[in-house]
Amino acid sequence: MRFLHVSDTHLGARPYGSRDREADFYDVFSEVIDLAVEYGVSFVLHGGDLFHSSNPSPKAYIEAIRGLARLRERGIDFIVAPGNHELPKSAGRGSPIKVLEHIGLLRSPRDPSKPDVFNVGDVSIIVFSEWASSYLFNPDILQLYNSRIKIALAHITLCDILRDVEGVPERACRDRSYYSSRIPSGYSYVALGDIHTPWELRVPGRPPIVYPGSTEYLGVDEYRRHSERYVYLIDIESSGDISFKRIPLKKPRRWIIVEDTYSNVLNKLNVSSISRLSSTSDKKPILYVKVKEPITRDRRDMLIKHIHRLIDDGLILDYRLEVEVKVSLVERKYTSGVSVDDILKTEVFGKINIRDMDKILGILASMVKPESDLDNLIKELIGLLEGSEDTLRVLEMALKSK
Ligand SMILES: [Mn+2]
Repeated sequence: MRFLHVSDTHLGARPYGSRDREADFYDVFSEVIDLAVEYGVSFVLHGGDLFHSSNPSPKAYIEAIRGLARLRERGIDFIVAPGNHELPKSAGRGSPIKVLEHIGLLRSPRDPSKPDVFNVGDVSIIVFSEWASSYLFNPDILQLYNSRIKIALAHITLCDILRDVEGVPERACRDRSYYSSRIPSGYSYVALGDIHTPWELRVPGRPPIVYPGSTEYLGVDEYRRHSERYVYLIDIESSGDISFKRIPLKKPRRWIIVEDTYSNVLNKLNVSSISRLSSTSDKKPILYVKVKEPITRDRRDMLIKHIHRLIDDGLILDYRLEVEVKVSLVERKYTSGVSVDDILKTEVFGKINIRDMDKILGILASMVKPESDLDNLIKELIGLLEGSEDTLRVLEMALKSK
């Protein structure tokens, strides 16, 4: 038996309001459906964030229905672990996943706050939506099902993988107890969604844990972390052994990244080198430019004019421009008489009362000084915060209320 594992298709996303970019997500979704048909899979597992929003546009529905109907015609099941993007934002509103389930195009947990199971032949697929993701670590769930092959499908961020993939400190993880090593070993394959960077974890004697990643890049950072996108094709042998491989997607739109000083950026953006980079893919790439020094308004205008010529010549679809600016909050002290301390105290944290507030404010204020030793200051701040769960909770509440 063979199945496809895909995730984070974000149908309906429209980065920077671009219609072309919205169409990119539909285009890749259609490629995923083509692959499911081409490889003759029995079912498709979707790790969540099928839609970008819990209230998608009619267009996003149409594109989802168009693809899923092609699978249904061929008797290919589509099973989803709903993600944070598509789960209802207020109680009782329903979700787009339920709409599609209602018309028989997919299957998802009956109650998204609990795990649910779907059987295909002798394979049990145990599904955990984002709301039920903590159950993934519960070994008792596995005892409920006696089928030979058990596969987990969940929308969840595992902290250790987030750390390894995106360099995000574990303490910034939504739930610090979500670790890959805590997943019970009774599964044959753990199909995940939520982290957009493709990642597979293979530890001997433990089930493979796989994030196929997003199918299209929501922004330049996703491209920078990994400049390929995939679906996974999994084969279950009659012996129960599992093998899998990733299949690169052809449709995601590529980026050209240029980060340099002003004059080097201008050099690199010459027509011949951009057209060479552009010709390597069917779709016109998006240009990301970062000028790593402050520049005058005239230079900025000149750069934009030059980039627009590349668009007019049909070499790129669009661009994002960032210019490094050196702003020192500390300077404001001398110009306006307001210190960083004052801003933090009054505008950020207001009157909340927490332990070590003065120390925390002191560290935050030193961080914005141009000559600050950021690494050490961050370590110091983390040390302070880690010492007090209460402080963290109060800070979190204060920031949320802003
Ligand atoms: Mn997502």
